[in-house]
Amino acid sequence: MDHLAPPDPTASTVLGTQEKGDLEARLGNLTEEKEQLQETLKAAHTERDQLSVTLETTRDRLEASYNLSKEEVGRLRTRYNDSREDLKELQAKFNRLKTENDRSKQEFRQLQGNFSSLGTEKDQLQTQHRQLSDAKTQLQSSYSSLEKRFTSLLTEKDQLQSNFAALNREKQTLKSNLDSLSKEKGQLQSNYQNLQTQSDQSKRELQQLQEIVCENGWKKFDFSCYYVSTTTKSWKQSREFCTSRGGDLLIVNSGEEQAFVNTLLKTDQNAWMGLSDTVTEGNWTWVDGTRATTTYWQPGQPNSYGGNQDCGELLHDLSGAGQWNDDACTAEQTWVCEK
Ligand SMILES: [Ca+2]
Ligand SMILES: [Ca+2]
Ligand SMILES: [Ca+2]
Repeated sequence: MDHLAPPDPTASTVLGTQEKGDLEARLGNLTEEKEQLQETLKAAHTERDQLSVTLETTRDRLEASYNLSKEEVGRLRTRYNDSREDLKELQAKFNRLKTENDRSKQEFRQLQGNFSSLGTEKDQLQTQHRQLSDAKTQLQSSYSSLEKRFTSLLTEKDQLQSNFAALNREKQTLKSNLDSLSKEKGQLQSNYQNLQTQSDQSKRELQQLQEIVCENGWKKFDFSCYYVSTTTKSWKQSREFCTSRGGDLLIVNSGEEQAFVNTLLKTDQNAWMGLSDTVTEGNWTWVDGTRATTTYWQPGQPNSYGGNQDCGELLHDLSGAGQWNDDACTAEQTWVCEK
């Protein structure tokens, strides 16, 4: 603003009109300059306001940033502390690992020692392995011969099994035979006992027989005494005679008895015996009530001749054992008693 200082009064007369023009020009310039400055000032104000706003915004941002940083510092501090803890822990781990490492080294040395002794052991084992190999070869040879022996034994076993089965079958047959024989033996024993009983019975009977003594005029055979009449009677009367003597009309029990009685009769003699079919025609029954099963009928007899022949008689036979005939019960003729 130095150039706006008031002009020197001595110089104004010198300058004149030109100077006035210059001054006016300068004033114009200055006015213009002033206006420009005013504009500039206005712009500066605007700029200042803008800057103020910007400054405020920036300050706020910085404050916010500061706060954030502060929080971050806090977090970092925490992390730092954590890291320190971690470090301590790591140190401890390192120490442990070191101890372990030392121990491992010691173990390694021990293992080295073991390894060398294992080498020795390995040599021994190799020696043993060679010996075992030799033994194995021998065993293989033995195994081969044993296998052959086993095969032959298997064959032998099959043969033995087959023999055993055959023997078993034979045994079963023998057992079955033995059972049959046992049964037979039992049967024989039973038969023997029966025979023994019969023998005893026979002995007793023989004794009785020897003791039997027949009365005068009676003939002895087996266990009986026989009487042949000299007179004649009807069948009924003949029977009454016999029962009154303690016997009955003859019953023929066997061929021997029939033959014996035949010898008691004379030639062509016929005599009553204790046989009749009075109750039922054709149903010949002995006086003891039994049916006549073995008979000695003459051929053509019994014929119930004339429808009235119900009593049996003996017919003497010279050459044989005698025969039978049916006759009328009322006919009178000799008879044979038995007691
Ligand atoms: Ca008799
Ligand atoms: Ca008759
Ligand atoms: Ca007749």
